[in-house]
Amino acid sequence: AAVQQTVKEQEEKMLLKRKRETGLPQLDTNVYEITPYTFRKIEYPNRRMNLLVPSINAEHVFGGISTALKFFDTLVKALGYDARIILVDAEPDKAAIKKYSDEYTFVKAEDDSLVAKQIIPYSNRFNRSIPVSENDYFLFTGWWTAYCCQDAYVGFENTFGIKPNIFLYFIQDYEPGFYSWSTKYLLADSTYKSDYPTIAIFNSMLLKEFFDENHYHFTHSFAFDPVLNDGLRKALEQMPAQVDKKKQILVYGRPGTERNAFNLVVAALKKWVMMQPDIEEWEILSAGEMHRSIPLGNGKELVSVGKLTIEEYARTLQETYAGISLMCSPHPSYPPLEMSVFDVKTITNTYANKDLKDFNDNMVSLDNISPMNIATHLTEICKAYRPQVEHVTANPLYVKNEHVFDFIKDIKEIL
Ligand code: TRH
Repeated sequence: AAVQQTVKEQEEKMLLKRKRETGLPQLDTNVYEITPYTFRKIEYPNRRMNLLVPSINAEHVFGGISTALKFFDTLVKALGYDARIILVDAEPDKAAIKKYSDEYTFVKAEDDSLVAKQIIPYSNRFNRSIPVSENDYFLFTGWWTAYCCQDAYVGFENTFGIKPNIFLYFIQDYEPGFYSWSTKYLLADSTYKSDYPTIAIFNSMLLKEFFDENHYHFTHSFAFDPVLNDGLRKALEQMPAQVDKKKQILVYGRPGTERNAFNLVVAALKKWVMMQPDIEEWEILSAGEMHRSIPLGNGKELVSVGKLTIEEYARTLQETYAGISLMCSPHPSYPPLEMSVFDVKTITNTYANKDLKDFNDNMVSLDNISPMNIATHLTEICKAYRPQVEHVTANPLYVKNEHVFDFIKDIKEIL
């Protein structure tokens, strides 16, 4: 009778719980970025450097992934290690496979391949593992690639007793800042606090300084400053001493990337079109990501040209008189630097320790980034319009720096 009474009570409780929950939506508590990686043990004869990146498809290879790939290439050549690239977010498309096939063999996660240069697509990883040996080293860049690798090693160490070789973390931004205060903010932050020994490599001295000021600590740290990409450098070297400029504004327009503060740029332009005396003579372009034209008022619109090829981008920079490129982060980002060396009067923002005002004379770095302040500065800049401007003297180490990754020799000593 006592048992029957307990069963009855439990059933009643269940019924009550179901009744209360009826009508509530299903909760999705998954964080898709951290879908786990699984490592399986293999014997691999050589030391091998692994790069974890979201994708190698052209549409995803902007500043960040492109710099990581360049660094990886320089690193494996200097170390003389085998190389493996693991693609964690997007399957390689036909163009990417064609581009990389001369140098790399595309390998399935299931294969225990011993080929010296491999690429493994691993975005579809449900019930799939990748082979890892004691000779594998990992270089990661986005926080979620760091998180998954650190997490996978905990399981790998427990099952097979294999600790990771010192990690290389290629930090290209303060990534908790990509989110509001939230789960992802904390997950990103956790990757800077792993107990596993880690070499941090910062994209820009400013970013390293920001991490230092915020008391993050790594086993070893290195930093390098951005260098103009090869395509733009070739175009820059052809620039005349006097550069022809159209009455044209270029904005770095990426509505899908919050840190580039697209809506703020639009709000500033809406004010500016009302303030600029000869507004009918100006064109306003948005480059970076394709979007619909945006009416700004006063008969003007912001016209998107999408992501231009490097040649088109160089041409557009050269003919543009003024630009706006914002970056809500301690990293400078590439476009404001690029605009300024192509003689575009460039409005950008400060952030924490970042202030680009001394980069060159074309840079206008605003501490107060209100739309009205941007519009006021843009009006002043545009009132001083001349059809020809003198080509600025750029920092030579920004234009070309063959020694940018020279600290690799110190990394070699550590490894
Ligand atoms: O990869 P990105 O999104 O930038 C990243 C992040 O901003 C990250 O936070 C930062 O730390 C890391 O870079 C270093 O892209 P970014 O910096 O905005 O650079 C864009 C590049 O794209 C730039 O070098 C030039 C190129 N570009 C084109 O090829 N065509 C275009 O039309 C434009 C506007 C840019």
